[in-house]
Amino acid sequence: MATAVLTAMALQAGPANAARPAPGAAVGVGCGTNVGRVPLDTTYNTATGRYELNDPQRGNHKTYDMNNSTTGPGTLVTDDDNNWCEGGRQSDAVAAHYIHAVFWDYFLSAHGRKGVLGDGRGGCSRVHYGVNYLNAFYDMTSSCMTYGDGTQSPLGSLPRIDVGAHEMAHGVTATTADLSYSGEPGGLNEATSDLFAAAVEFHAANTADPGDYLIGEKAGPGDGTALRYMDRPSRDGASKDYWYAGIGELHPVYAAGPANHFFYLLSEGSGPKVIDGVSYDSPTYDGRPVTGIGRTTAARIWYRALTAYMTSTTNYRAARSATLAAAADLYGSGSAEYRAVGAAWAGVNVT
Ligand SMILES: [Ca+2]
Ligand SMILES: [Ca+2]
Repeated sequence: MATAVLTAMALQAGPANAARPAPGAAVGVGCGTNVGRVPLDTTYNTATGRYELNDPQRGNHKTYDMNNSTTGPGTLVTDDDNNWCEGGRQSDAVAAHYIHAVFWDYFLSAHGRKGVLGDGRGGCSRVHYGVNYLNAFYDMTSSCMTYGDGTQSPLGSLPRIDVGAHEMAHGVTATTADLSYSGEPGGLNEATSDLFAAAVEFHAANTADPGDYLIGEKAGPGDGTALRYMDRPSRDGASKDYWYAGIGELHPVYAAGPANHFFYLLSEGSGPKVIDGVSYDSPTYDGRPVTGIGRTTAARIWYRALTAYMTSTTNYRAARSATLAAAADLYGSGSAEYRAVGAAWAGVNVT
């Protein structure tokens, strides 16, 4: 259908104009770091005769090359023919542009949210930030997702879907519950980023980086280890599987453990299983089995809780109340979903 229309337009335009691309929205293809061959929404600039990583379908999100500086606007990444498989520096820009797109698409389809900040603006992504900078972050001031070039363990080469989605989800939290970044609220802040990172990764259905309940998997020396494991967070050697008084004294990344574990239990249930080729074995605090209600439903409940009930001071006990209230709103207080939320929290010792 689309091909037929394009052919007809080309015939009408005649040979003189046939080689000149239409201004504005275009669809290219790119080869991105860690994500393989992906479609790209771009913009053709008639003034320069080049395609730009400017996504007209998602709030004009733009991707810049920081040229290894940590200051300045960087350079809008462009290409001559809308085939972004040059390799080298272009690969990270392609991946960053694509990761923003899959993040946007997940939040719009799953939660009706338009963009990181929820206002329909695309903001930007920045790659090649600093010199061998081994991290990634979302900057609220510039509304820019930013990736360094660090290539050694533990993050592996950046960007990747779950890392980018984790950081951009911090922007979602900052504009909704605004959970503070310390104590138990800090753990819930980190868990919110981890669980939406997993949800985005599954939703992207990228064959080069399939969805899983691991964060930063296959990073480092290539031995299959991940930064974090949602089925049993203690697998990373530092995160906690269950809530206890004083867990808020840990760094938020590790205090997130029980909430990540809650999300896994609520989605998939307890016990050993293999999901899309990845093996999990999720225990519960009291040894009682938990039956999952699916990741889509679990994420809907968490998003409702995050946007309607959680605040900067929400702790684990209040997160339980918030998610129960969200489940009651969405499915009813007598629903199986509501009961599953209570069972999953009991599984991580929040009662
Ligand atoms: Ca090209
Ligand atoms: Ca992952």
